[in-house]
This record gives sequence, C-alpha cells and structure tokens, in this order.
Amino acid sequence: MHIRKVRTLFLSDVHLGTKGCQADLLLDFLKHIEADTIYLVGDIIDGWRLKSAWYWPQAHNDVVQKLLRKVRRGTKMIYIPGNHDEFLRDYVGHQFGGVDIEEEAIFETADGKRMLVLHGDKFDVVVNNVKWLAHLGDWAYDIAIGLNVSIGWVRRRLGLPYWSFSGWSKQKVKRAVNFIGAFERAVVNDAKKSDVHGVICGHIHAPVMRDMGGCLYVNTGDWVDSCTALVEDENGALEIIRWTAIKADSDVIDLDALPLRSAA
Ligand SMILES: [Mn+2]
Repeated sequence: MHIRKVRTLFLSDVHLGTKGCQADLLLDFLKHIEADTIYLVGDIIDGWRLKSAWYWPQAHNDVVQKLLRKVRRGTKMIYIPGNHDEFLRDYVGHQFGGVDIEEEAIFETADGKRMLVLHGDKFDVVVNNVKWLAHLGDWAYDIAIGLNVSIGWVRRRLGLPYWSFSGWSKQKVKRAVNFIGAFERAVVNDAKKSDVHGVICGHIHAPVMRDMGGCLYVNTGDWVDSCTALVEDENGALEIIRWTAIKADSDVIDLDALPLRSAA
C-alpha cells in the first residue's frame, strides 16, 4: 500500500453520527495518507443529530480512533469547531488528548503564504442579508457577523439548537448557486481584513480552490457527498483531493502517479 506523506491535511464536514457520513471512504483515505499537521475544519462530529437519535456505527468509531492514533504517533492536530459540533466551542483554547481546540487559526504554508482557517458558519447571516447589508457597508457586515456569533452563544446556553440561516435559506429558496457565490464573497471579504494571502473553510460542502481578487479561496468540501480533502505538500503547494475519483480510477493506488484533481 502506498502511503502519501504530506505536510498538512485539512478535513471538514465529515458529519460523524449521521447516516450521510461516508466513514468507510474516509477511513480508507486516512490509511493512505500521513500528515505532520491535521486541521479539522468543523462539522466533524454532528452533535445535533446525535442529540435527537443516537447513530454511531463501528466505522464512525474507527475514524475517531484512526485520527487519535495519528496524534499519538506525533501528528499535530487542530480542531476548529463548526456549527454542528459547536458544543466544542466552549472549549476553545483548551487541549484534549493532544488535540488543540481553536475558534480560527492562521496557517502558514511551507512557502510562506498565510491562510486564515475557519469553518464559515458565522457568515450565514451575511449571506442571507447580502442585499441590504451591501447598502450599509463594512461596519454592518461586522456587526451582523458579531450578532450571529452572539445569538449562537445565547441559544447554546439556553439549550436550543443552532439556528442555521443557511439551512433556512437553502430550504426556502433553492438558489444554491447564488447562495454559494454569496458565501464565498462574504468569506473573502472578511479574510481581506486580516493580513493573509487566502482563506481555508468548509461549511457549504462545495470544494473549490481559486483566486478571488487576489485572495486564495479554498473550500475543503465534505465527506457526505464530495469526499474531498485539502493537502499541502512539502513545498507549500495546495491541492484538493477527491477520494471517490481516485478510488474509481484504480484499485492499485499510487497517489504520486495519479493526476489528482485540483479544483479550478
Ligand atoms: Mn457547518
């Protein structure tokens, strides 16, 4: 078995604890990859679903064990909670079993690019109010994002589930393309306020890597539909891997020989 070594691996939106999670494929992927550092970019464990109905098959347990084994063997792991695993946001700044819990992170590539790493749910409010916020300007964006984060905190304290603006919008209005575009612009607008070259996020299950007005926008995708991950090689090159495509190509996997899909 060929194991590919990378400098950094980014995974998001695994949704362990739901029937949609492709845990077997992820486990297979994790067996074929080794990373110095792993960033878990949110919605790894789906706490909402687990609250209403317990679903935890062996494969989901295996994924957790596999990740923790990597930590024990020296991989550095940073867990950035998303909205589905927001229970972990109470532990930001803490470390559990060698895993650092962070709200957001600044990641520096081997060739010195600074990347903001976040899940992305805090932009839900902006995405859904894009038109009137645009008239009010930057400060309204900031206030709206701040309010969304505060409302989430209060609801959590009251034991209420996260109110997903995006989920609401996607159900009410099926204009997914507009939604994705608005999300990407909101993330990039925010990243441009930080001293970074780009941003790495998840949340909307739409893997892509592209330049947006001088800011590199990378979305790691998910392990429900696309089965994608972002990797960084020793030289700092970033690449989105689509594991289902690689599995379909060949039974004998030689990652280095395959033309891996980098999203356009
Ligand atoms: Mn999310």
